[in-house]
Amino acid sequence: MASAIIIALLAITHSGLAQYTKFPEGFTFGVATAAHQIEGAWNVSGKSENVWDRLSHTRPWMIADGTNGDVACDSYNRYQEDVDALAHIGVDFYRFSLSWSRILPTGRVDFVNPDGIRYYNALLDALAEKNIEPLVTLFHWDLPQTLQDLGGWANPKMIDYFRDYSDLCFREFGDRIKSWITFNEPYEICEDAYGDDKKAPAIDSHGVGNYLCSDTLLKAHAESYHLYNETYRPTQNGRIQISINSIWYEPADPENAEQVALAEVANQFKFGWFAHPIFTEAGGYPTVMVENVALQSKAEGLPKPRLEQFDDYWIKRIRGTSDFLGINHYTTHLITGAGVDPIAKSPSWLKDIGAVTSLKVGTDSASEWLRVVPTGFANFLRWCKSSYNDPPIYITENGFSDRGTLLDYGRIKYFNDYLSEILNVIYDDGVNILGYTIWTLMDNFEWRAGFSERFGLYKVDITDPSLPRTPKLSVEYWKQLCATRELPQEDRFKEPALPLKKSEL
Ligand code: GBH
Repeated sequence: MASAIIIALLAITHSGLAQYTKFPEGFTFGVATAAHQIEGAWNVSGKSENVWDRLSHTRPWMIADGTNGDVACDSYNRYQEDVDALAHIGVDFYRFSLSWSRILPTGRVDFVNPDGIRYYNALLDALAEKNIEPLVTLFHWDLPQTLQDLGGWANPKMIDYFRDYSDLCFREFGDRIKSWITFNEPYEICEDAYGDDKKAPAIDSHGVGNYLCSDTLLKAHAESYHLYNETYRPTQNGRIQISINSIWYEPADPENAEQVALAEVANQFKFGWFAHPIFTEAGGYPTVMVENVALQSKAEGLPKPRLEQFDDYWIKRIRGTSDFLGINHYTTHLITGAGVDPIAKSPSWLKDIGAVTSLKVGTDSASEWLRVVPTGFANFLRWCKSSYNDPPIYITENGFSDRGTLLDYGRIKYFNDYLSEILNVIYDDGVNILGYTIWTLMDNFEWRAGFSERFGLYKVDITDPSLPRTPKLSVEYWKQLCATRELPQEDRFKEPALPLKKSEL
């Protein structure tokens, strides 16, 4: 009797009582990858060195397992297998990125590498063959080393280089690409790579380089948008957007007014840093951010703030330059109080926020930073609707890491619970979400984590030279979801409860 009740309770808590299961008409699904994480072929067919090649070759100890992207999943040679896998799952679109140093080995348009163009044409043809729409990212972190040698995103000249590179891509591929993303996760580019050493080129100019980068990057984004809008949109009829990552901050104690206020400040610093200039009526960096950095800079004895507001010309030029709000979202962290976060360098973006953060929320994954908090996702999406005037939204990344098990129940539960929150906010709050993108097709080079954290639907055995791809259980889950446009309810997708002990039978 007692055991029957326990089983019934388990069944209820396990199913999570999904309120809505069906996606609205027209909602689309896709899978994402990024060039450096999957292509390999790092120095063949004319490709030049990028900042991740440089970091992983010269400072291999900075990659958790000492691996690199030299071969990765070898998608440069095995793209047809990737496309077949996408077709097997049944997704509507494939989000991938272009490798700048493969297309333009000098970083500039003085030499266009024919093999680079040929590779992406072949991939686009293979996708068209299977009726899979391309969603293409121009920049997913793999800057040509030649441009980094000139200062990379801290150099304002990058505005021209990025515009020229996008111009070439629109011209060469724009007849077949109807959806573009300029930058993947500007926060990660500026803060992790220039304000810290978490990403290549690991400049770690905390509190300074990160803000130089955002200045350049937002202007480069705007110039690329205007170029597309004026020169290519009239004939190519596509859309162009930016994808911003959010770690969503919530107060540890929702009743604590100070924490509530600080969480808002932290969200302005994190997501607002790049979303506010583009998606608000006022434009420019969030006021609280400009004010906080000005105060800190003054205390540091600086004659000018480390972050300066854009002038009127650039405020207007940047405002409104995205057809959709692209959101990459994985996780939520907590704000526990005011002050300097113990892990903050000085000066730094984190110190400028003036709040203490904590990871003690939700359940864990294989990535320390990735906590599973579906309700945080819902709160974040509602916040986007109210903060940015109800924008049309595409979720351009969402996913979960483990160590590579084929029975990836944890991943399936993550997808199911996060998707369920998407349905809640669509139907209950009217958040305008039009599509969803899985991160990622297959286990791949997870940046500084190497292959030690795995996000893929397919397992890739990197110890076998033929790099076999094996579907995990999550492939079955997604195959069914894409076919029915409903959250699968079957028990086979749920982790079996622990076997009952003899005494409980
Ligand atoms: C995305 O970034 C990327 O777009 C994608 O390329 C990547 O593979 C995927 O997520 C999974 O990570 O451990 O302290 O150094 C998501 C944003 C960037 C947030 C890395 C956490 C690591 C912080 N993430 N960051 S730390």
